Amino acid sequence: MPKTLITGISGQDGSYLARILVERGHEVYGAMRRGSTAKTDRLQEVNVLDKIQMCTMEITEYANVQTVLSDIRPDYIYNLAAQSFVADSFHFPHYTSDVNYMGVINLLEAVRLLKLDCRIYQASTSEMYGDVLEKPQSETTPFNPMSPYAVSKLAAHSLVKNYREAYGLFATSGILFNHESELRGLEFVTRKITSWLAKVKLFNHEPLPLGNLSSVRDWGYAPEYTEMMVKMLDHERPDDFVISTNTEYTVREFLEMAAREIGFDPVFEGEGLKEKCYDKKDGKLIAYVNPKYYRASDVVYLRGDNSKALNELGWQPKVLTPEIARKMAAYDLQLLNRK
Ligand code: NAP
Ligand code: F7E
Repeated sequence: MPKTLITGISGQDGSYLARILVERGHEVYGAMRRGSTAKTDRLQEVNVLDKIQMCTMEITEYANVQTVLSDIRPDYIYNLAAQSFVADSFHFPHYTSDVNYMGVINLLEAVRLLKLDCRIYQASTSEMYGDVLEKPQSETTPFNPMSPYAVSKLAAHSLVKNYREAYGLFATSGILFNHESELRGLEFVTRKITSWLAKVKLFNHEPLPLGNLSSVRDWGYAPEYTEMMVKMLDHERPDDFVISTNTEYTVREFLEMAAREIGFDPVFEGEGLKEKCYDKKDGKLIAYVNPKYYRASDVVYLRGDNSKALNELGWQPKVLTPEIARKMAAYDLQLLNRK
């Protein structure tokens, strides 16, 4: 039975990945940092909490990382732990770098020094393309990061490549474009939209404040993307792969799709800071632009060229953005109704 360690197990991707690996018969170890409250809701939601072994790991502490790895001696490591919220990285650049970059040094060094014979997956990101130098972006597009988050992830990405080449580690980076789901954190724009609009609909909650509505993303479905992580580590050689849908939608379009699913008939009025979204049926304001949610610098266009994954891994995204918006909106409505 292969032993697999997942860091960041309590996050969106950690839970879906754990479910896939448990189904495949892996002995799954979930690394989580301690907190004052339980962080196992998502693991419960995908029904794997009692099927995995939890261990405490603070990725910024080398000694702790080494101890965990030497106790488990995993065959596979999926490194999903990160300070993953781009907006926060402008406020916490040191911390973001400690977790997202120094944490990866800790993992790679521990694997090297313990001489572990294991395959490593690193969660790289489309944010590394930043102010994009090519459309769509592929594995050969130069990186041009625009946030402390992207800089830290690019440093980690480069280090993984370095350890692959210098020490022959089987270390693969998945350059994943945005992927969303019913388990997405509430601070990311898709889930913020679906969870908030459900409250506006059911509880007459105050309207939803948003930042840049014209920002374009290539949103895929997290359960599918975590399947691709497994495919990447099962591939014959370590490499970098873009995982994306090669489609594009604006935040405004996502808002419109989600609002329709929730039962609104959205119409937009005004531009820039004055832009507002109303329900045509009764003229009620449902969303508006608030500069508080603008970033110091924002990545305004991402669309991934997934041909390498298509050719080498047999990747074919099935769930595309409109269906994701419908699924997330329906889930949040149902969740609130249950409450
Ligand atoms: P997420 O929901 O924010 O989960 C992040 C995980 O990292 C959580 O389990 C968190 O634990 C853990 N973590 C944070 N700081 C830590 C620390 N100091 N030590 C140990 N664990 C720590 O993120 P996600 O959406 O699942 O994404 C998974 C990975 O893919 C991340 O590395 C992210 O940067 C990357 N990525 C995500 C996307 C996307 O669209 N979702 C796209 C590209 C790349 P707590 O529960 O304790 O906070
Ligand atoms: O923002 C705009 C915002 O926070 C998407 C992480 O998983 O994917 C994620 O990073 C866009 C940006 O995701 C609001 O300015 C407008 O242009 O949902 P987000 P992200 O920054 O793309 C990448 C691939 C990762 O690797 C990250 O870990 O939406 N936007 N208004 C807003 N964004 C938020 N959060 N909130 C707003 O009110």
